[in-house]
Amino acid sequence: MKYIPILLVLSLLFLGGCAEKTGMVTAETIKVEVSDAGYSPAEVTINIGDTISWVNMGTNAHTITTKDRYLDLSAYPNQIVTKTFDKTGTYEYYCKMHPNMKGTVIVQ
Ligand SMILES: [Cu+2]
Repeated sequence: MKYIPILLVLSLLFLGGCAEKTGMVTAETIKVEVSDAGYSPAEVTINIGDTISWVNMGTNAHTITTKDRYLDLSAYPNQIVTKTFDKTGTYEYYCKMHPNMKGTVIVQ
């Protein structure tokens, strides 16, 4: 009977260890600044499950648009738009109103 408390402590330690491990794979949110000059950083590499948060710091409205319209987000000045990526791939996007603005998200 006197071993039961020890087993309890050991199993709690074990559970604690597991919680730490799952904490390491927590999805992240990565910020991309949108200005009237473009996206910064223009290219980001993220892991599957991560979210990009585009923050429009410019004075014009901008979009985050891919040719196939997988992405087609509009951000007004001071607005934040987000997308969580659940598939690997390279996503090249641009602004519909300013097609010279280009960015890339690589999901690995
Ligand atoms: Cu734009």
